[in-house]
Amino acid sequence: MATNRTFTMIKPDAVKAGHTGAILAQINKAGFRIVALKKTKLSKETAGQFYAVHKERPFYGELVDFMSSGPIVAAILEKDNAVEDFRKLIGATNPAEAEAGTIRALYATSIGENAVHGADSDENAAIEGSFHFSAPEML
Ligand code: 3AN
Repeated sequence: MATNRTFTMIKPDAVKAGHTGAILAQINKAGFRIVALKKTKLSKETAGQFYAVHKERPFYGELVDFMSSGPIVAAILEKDNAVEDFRKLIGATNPAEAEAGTIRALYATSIGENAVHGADSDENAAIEGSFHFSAPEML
């Protein structure tokens, strides 16, 4: 059964462009409650650990460099069917293919610099949330 939490990061491109407030407002408007929230900067090492599942993919180095290039905003979000509904809200990985009105269609500039991350399963949402937040921070 689907759990009701997902994990997201607003990526360095969107934070740098000043879209954090608009993206959080869109997330709230779509019915998600913010369980945990933090602005932070990943080191290359931490970004590498976070994206370790993509280690063998050709864009891994580029992804780690980008995700450690500036501040990000990490959050745990709550809603019924959170993982699937959030993936719908953010749109396709490639912003050129993202449906109009989705966060990536509005704010992403390329497949690499695509404004937001959204966990792809309940299991990964829990792992990724715990990577960034301790239990007393998940309220
Ligand atoms: P999603 O984030 O939509 O689940 P994944 O899991 O395929 O997409 O990829 C993880 C991240 O890797 C993406 N958010 C994107 O930043 C980056 N990425 C994916 N494909 C490419 C690519 N072809 N070139 C550069 N970066 C990519």
